[in-house]
Amino acid sequence: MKNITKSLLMITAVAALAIGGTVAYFSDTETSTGNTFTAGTIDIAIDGTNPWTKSYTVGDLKPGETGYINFDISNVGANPVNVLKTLTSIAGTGGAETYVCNRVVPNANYSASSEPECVEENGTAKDDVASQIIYDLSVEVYNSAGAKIWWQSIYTDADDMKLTDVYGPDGGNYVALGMIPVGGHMKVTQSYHFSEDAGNEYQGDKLSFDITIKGDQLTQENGYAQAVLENKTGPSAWDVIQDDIKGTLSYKTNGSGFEYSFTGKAPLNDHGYVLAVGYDANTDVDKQIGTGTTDSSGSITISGNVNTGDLTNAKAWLVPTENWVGGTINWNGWPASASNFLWETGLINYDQN
Ligand SMILES: [Ca+2]
Ligand SMILES: [Ca+2]
Ligand SMILES: [Ca+2]
Ligand SMILES: [Ca+2]
Repeated sequence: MKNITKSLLMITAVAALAIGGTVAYFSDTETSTGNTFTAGTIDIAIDGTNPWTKSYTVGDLKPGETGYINFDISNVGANPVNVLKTLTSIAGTGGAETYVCNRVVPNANYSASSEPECVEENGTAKDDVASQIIYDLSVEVYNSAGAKIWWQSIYTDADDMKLTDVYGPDGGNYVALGMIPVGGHMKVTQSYHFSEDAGNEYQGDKLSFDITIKGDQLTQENGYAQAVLENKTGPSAWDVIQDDIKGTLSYKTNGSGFEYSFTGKAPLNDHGYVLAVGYDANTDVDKQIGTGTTDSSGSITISGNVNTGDLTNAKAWLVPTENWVGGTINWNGWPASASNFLWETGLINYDQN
């Protein structure tokens, strides 16, 4: 009882002090009003349609022939976009089937497109026509003024990639096409070659698929944008070489310095490299942002935070040290030396505050 009374007295005393503690100081207050946060927009249109509803038909191809599905992707949003493409719902069917196979193959109780198809299939339908289509893909990027600023070949005939190699047996694998600046557009050229090796079992067969184009903001989950650097065949095809030699540049799209890390596998082992970026897609990279040396298997990691100034529609290259002399590109050994570099597969943007 005694203790409780004491506590109450103390609380009363403290409260009295707080109430009585008003003291004058000089002060000044500034207020900024009318501040806003506005979310940006990401939006693409294809062949001038938004949403994209067009369907494409490539018909009556014979082995060795090529069909084309080309379109143009516009960036109609307020931010640069990284564009990716996939095919889904890839399905092969027998096509129009009016020839009754048991006329030529006893007990083949189904119809096919032709008598030779029945004979070749010999009682078991084989309609996986996606496995017989060799796929080429290249892109050209134009800025908002309509100038062609960048292009690349992702798959050519020489790569001999089947549709199913590129997008997976059932589709769904995404292929990165590159970056489209605000107000710019990308021409996508695709050819579908019916393999010369396709036999009679594919007569009249039909392939159907859905095409999905995705436009992503540059900055992803962890606050970093990513750009893949690849070895390429060099002039003039500049075809991406589909092997394990490549690297990923992760970078912050804005900041007080260009904050990045690069990791990958370069063409030359136990070799010095310079990581460099360039302001303008029409000129060579002109800013060294880091250096490193590959190990005996070509692996290399470089990171840093450097003052580059703004980078608009810029490239990033991994350059062998002998091709970087006096702080600039030196074309020693060109064009053979092209195979020693890693090259951009999309442009990058960075705002320095
Ligand atoms: Ca859209
Ligand atoms: Ca057929
Ligand atoms: Ca067939
Ligand atoms: Ca590669």
